[in-house]
Amino acid sequence: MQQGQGGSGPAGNDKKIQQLENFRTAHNNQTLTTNMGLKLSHTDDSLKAGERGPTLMEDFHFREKITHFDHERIPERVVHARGFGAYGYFQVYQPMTEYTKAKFLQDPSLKTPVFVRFSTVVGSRGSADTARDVRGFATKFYTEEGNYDIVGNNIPVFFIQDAIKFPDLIHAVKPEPHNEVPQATSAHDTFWDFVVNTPETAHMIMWLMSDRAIPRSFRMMEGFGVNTFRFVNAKGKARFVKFHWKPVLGVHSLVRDEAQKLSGKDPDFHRRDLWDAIDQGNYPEFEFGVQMLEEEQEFKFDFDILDPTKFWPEELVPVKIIGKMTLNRNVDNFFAETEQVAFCPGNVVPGIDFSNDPLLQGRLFSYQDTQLIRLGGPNFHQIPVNRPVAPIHNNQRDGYHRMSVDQGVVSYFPNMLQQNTPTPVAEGAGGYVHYAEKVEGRKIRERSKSFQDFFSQATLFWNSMSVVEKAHIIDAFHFEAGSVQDKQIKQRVVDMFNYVAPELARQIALGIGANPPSEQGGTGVTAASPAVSQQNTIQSPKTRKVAVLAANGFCYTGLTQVVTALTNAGVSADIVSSRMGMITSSDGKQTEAAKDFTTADALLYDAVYVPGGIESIQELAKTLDARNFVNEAFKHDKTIAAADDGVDFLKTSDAGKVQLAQPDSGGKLSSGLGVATVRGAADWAAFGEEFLKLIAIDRHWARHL
Ligand code: HDD
Repeated sequence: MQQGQGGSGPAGNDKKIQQLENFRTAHNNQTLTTNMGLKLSHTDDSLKAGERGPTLMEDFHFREKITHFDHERIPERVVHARGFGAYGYFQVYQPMTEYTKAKFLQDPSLKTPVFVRFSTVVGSRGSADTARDVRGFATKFYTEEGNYDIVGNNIPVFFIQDAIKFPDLIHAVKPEPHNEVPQATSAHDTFWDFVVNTPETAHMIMWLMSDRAIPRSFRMMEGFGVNTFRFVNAKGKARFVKFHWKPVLGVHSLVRDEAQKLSGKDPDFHRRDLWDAIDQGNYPEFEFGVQMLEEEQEFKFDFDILDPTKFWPEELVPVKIIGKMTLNRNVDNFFAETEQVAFCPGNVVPGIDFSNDPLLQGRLFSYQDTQLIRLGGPNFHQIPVNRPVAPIHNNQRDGYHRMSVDQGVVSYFPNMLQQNTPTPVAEGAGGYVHYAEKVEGRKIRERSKSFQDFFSQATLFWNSMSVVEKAHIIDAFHFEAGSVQDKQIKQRVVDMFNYVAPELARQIALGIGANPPSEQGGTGVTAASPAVSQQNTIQSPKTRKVAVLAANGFCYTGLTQVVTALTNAGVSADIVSSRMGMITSSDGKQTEAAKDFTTADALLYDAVYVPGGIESIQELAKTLDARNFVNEAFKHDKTIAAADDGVDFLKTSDAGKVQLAQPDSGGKLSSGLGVATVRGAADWAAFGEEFLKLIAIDRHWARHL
């Protein structure tokens, strides 16, 4: 498919998109000029004193071009440096008047424009998308009352309880300072040294070692506001609230080996996926949910609701689904929009307020502060992507790169010269008033005792995992802690996670050459929270990708009937062959192989299909890459399908371990362990349906249990 130019998607009546239109500049069919608007006659040679002479100082075109180039990098984000963004809109399902006065949560017919940036945390800007890491999920709502940001992650808890520990955490996880190795991974000594010396990380580490940390797609992961906020209604009544994004396509992940290999095969795997989905009109959708607690319920739980290393289990505090966000427009320019977007959890609107969560309190400072260096001064709110659609009037002036031409003599308050304008307004007229929480206490540098239980929810998470998810967590620990050089740290990992779950600790020890735990361990927690297991997620084949392996002599009916069934169900199919270009079927019809075995790889697809055709199969059988393709898909528990002679090809691969259709199966299909096969199909539609069902299941773990 031809890659889109960006800026695709309906403009609609979106105020943000209209506002951006004022800044968009198209350069096609235009004359080349300097930044001063001077038309240029030549840009391939600098101005020299004689044909072979030195370049002249007066060459303003050379100086401008090189100077701009020399200065065109800005510091990358200190965390979440690698990310990818898109525009869209948000609509509430029903008025939330009872709970919050936030205007964008009142009217179901109102579409509030949004910009979302997904990110990894640890890697630098050029690192790979599929690293094991937390994913950032930051949403900017351009509301009529000003910008509101939910700066969340795809994991509902955090590593630390107090923001003052954030620099320590990040220094430990980033590449080690002496040699800047390793890139974009927590699998190294300094990170695990920090972990074993900071037991409050235990719960988050469980999530980080789980499949949540290697999502299949940004479109298939949850988002969480993590910190506890407040909803405040027009009567001034407040409730504690946690925010959730639930992907309509369900929560799906890669497997470790696949994620690591993808880092090489396609470092842009997630950004390409998001871009293509929007470009093709498969707009990603996320439902918005809130968990709410009455103020009287603050001390009702066996964890502190202000502790960011704890989540509120959905079984105790249900998630009320209140709206939906749709992402429908790619950016025009990555740097201008995705790189320069500036989020801050402190950007709120009336009806939304903060809690005393000590991590949140620190975050409220850090984000504005970091933009000052990253975006070079205090006027970053005037960069197009950051501009609110609400009007801005205040007495702030000057600073680097001020864009607005602020008129008048008044830049202070109170004033007579401008009749005390711009004027602060009362709460009733939309003025923001902080929730008047009563606070008293002595100054103290201490952690609340109610924050001291580090392990119970880590056990709860472990208990909630399916057999497969547990196996993946153990595998992740083997890789991560196994990559640590220091034996003492390795042992401490085993000992720390013995507090969470003795069985887990024993399994970790087995894999990393450490001693099994010597103490009894465990927390005694036996409860589970089914909502956190991905086993219970939505299954859908929509937007999945299938590789169709075929060569000259393929069976036209077997290929086209199945590809049609797939595309009708919103699944895309690429024909992969030994060479790109047209291939001819056994009955002389042509179709195009869009990919070959150098440009395609099983890692890039959710499923594989091998149609019949004796010559085609003979050709594939000679191709080691074709067999490896199926083996790799089989290894990663992906769906595999084959028809007629294609079934014989499967027999030469690892998929041959599964019971396949027999030569005389007379049109019946057989399907087991995620491998669907048919011979002499009487009903291609039924075969297509079976294939789609298996694609929706996604991974067929039973193969490797
Ligand atoms: Fe943060 C960026 C999410 C704790 C300091 N953070 C950043 C981004 C996300 C989060 C999604 C990327 C925004 C973008 O796409 O531009 N951060 C979180 C979550 C946290 C969290 C969910 C825990 C609940 N962060 C956290 C703490 C601090 C920071 C405790 C500092 C005390 N975060 C920053 C930052 C960043 C940032 C340094 C880097 C770039 C930026 O802000 O704009 O200020």
